Amino acid sequence: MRQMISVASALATAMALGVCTHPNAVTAASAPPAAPVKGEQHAMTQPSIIPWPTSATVNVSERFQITKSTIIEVSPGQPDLQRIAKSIADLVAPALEASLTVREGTGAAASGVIRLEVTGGSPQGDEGYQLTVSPTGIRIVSSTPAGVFYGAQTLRQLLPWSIEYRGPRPFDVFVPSAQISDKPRFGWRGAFLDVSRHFFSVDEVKRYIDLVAMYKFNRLHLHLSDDQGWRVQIDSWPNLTTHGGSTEVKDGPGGFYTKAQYAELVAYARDRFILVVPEIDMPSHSNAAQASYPELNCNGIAPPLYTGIDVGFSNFCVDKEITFKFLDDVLGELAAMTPGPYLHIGGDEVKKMTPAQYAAFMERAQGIVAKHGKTVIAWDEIIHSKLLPSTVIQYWRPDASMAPPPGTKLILSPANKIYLDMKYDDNAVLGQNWAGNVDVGVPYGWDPATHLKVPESDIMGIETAIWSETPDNIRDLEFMLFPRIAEVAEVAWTAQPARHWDDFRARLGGQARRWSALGINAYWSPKIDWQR
Ligand code: NGO
Repeated sequence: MRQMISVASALATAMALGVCTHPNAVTAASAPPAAPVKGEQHAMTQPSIIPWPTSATVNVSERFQITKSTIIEVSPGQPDLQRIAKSIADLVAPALEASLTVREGTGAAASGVIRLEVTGGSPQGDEGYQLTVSPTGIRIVSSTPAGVFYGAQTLRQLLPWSIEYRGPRPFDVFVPSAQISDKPRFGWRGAFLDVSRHFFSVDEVKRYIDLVAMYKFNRLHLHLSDDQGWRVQIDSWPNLTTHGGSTEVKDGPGGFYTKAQYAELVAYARDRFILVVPEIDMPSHSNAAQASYPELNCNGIAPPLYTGIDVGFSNFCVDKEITFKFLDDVLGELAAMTPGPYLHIGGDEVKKMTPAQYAAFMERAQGIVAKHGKTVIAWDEIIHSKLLPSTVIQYWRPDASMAPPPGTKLILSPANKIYLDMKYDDNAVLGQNWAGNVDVGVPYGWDPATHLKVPESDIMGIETAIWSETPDNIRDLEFMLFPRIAEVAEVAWTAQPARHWDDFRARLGGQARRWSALGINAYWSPKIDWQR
């Protein structure tokens, strides 16, 4: 109750001042029009920034106008900043019917400048930033280019929603005055995509990357192998893709990424400050590989390809040396193609091995990853084997209560909270519900610190997941993602005491036109007052 009163009084004060502070105040100004109109002035009238920053004051009665002559100035010698500058220029280009000039500079210019700056020793830490909008210009400062990128994502949400239309619809672009200082709660803000059960093309994965990058996610975990399909080229075992990549759930054609395509995805993600974490699931979830090579089976016989959605029936043969030669080859090639420090080796849902066989397998697999210079991540079942000190455990089971050894680094993905392949409600057509429905509001209501009895410093962060037994194209993925991805973004980024459902709910409603302009196939949950 005290919380509600303080929210209400902060709101009343802010409205009286025409100033929006957190909790996010909605000004009395009228809503933006339904579509941008030539010559019309567009300014954001309701700040609906997600995830909410550490501290933010937005004053919609004062504003900066971005015009054709606005210059984007970046710190010298920073190619990443040039790229961020270009993305801002591209965003406003249709509205301005002009491409803004990007140039290097030292910040001496007086006004009419959007300045992107990397300086040493920012108090916000590595991914933090400061964003200032005044009537004379815009400035984003961070100690890293990643921080500037996150500042640019916040700036994007201060721009009018109509900026997201790509067509030639000229209008004047205004940004409200703002003072924002921000940094994330967690360094691991993961988005997981299963490309095995259904395959998603390079363009679909790029769209997925674009959508999560807007909300400051910084990890893309790709589930590249499972019973239903092997999805990445491995030169030393070519049948994995030619045979093992030819199926998916039901009767779809499957597919796989060539090494060049994988590199393209890694670079695309990197340009948006997202690290790719590849997963080869083992010792179970391995039917596609076993179907491709008889020698990986204990009986020497390749099983047929599989297009159902059962789990736990397959596993590599722990008693054969060829299994570990296979892993060494596969993980070696994958390590060489992956610039990031992590390889995920699955380890989940093994039903046909003894505990001793499982432990022996996972121990050797960890050693192989380490030999190739990478850090292991595995699903929480790995806790039943001996861990390397560096191994990271990803908790996914709602009931996985077994505590990790003290100091073990953790990623939290509880299925009943942040698996976005779970149905919204009983009426949903897409999704599964083995972990219960995950309706709008469920991810937001979760505090990662309460999940296990471990210090928060052991939690690297959280990772939301979309498994693809039911979604089979990007429209389906968008439907599962939006609006819940915005909830997860705020759980991952915003400090717990600054999170309030009613406040978030209002800001979420304020994202609707932006999503529509971006062509996102969102689920317009009746729980939210969408401003459409
Ligand atoms: C589980 C299982 C996956 C399923 C998914 C569906 C993990 C780590 N293993 O999560 O094979 O696809 O649930 O929600």
